[in-house]
Amino acid sequence: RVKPGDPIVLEGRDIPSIAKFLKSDECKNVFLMVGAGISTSAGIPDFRSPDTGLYANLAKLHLPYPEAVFDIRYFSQNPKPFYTLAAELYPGYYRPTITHSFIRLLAEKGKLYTCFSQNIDTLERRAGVPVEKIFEAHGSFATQRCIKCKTEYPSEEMMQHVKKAEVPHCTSEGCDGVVKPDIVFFGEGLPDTFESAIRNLEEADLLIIMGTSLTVYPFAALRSMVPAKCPRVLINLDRVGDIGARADDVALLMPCDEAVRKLCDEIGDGWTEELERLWAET
Ligand code: CNA
Repeated sequence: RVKPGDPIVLEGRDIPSIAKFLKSDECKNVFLMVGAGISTSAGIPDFRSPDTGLYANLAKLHLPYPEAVFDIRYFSQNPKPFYTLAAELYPGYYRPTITHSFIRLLAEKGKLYTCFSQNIDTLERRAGVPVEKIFEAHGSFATQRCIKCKTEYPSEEMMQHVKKAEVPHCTSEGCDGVVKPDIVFFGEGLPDTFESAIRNLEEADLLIIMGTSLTVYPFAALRSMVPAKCPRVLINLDRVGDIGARADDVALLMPCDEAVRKLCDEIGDGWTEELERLWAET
């Protein structure tokens, strides 16, 4: 007998219940919301983890406040701190984590609808997740342009500048604007296609939220856009957002690499072997 407050779609609020639902035919459209926490085990610091996060280690950049490093107004005046940091964060130095391979596995199993990512490290692409299944809500380091005349800047030259922590400048006739990667800074709008992409959340059978503090809006609000009957699973080191407010909310408070391995072990049917194979290939 179902008591008030009991889960409805899931049998329980634990890994075996999620595994059972995930492999069932009822669970067709899986949506993901991911953040910097899925890339920390690759060696990329997140923002807000105490001690290891970027915000705790920005003293050397002499910023007025930590977020300034990603603030468009501050960047227009002083792009140097951003480029000092970019030299550390630039994609290419890092290997995807097993959590990124898990996202690919969901795609291979035909379960993944969209992976909404806040990350700019492009590790989802590098793990082989099909590009049409990834929505990089905060853009990425894949392309860049002048903040004045908006002319695109070549990737090869960008890489040379970033490696040396130098600020690249536009080479268009009569312009000397600062070049900025197409990542969304505080004070900038999200990609035009964001509004239409998030409408699909109405189709969600399962939402998995991994490695995010759920503090950056509008991204963080996506968790409320899935239907009431859609279980929401949070995989994070600490409890964030309002996960627990709905009957089928589950919080797995552990490193995401550990959680995805446990989930695949529980699903069986070769998921673990396939996960490890996909990761070994990256
Ligand atoms: P955040 O605010 O730093 O939060 C990260 C969350 O992940 C925290 O709640 C941590 O407890 C948790 N976490 C850290 N490591 C793990 C782990 N191994 N397993 C599970 N949970 C873990 O980062 P958000 O993504 O929420 O903030 C949004 C910003 C961060 C976006 O705009 C990004 O562009 C930006 N960012 C991205 C990267 C990247 O691309 N890798 C790196 C740093 C910051």
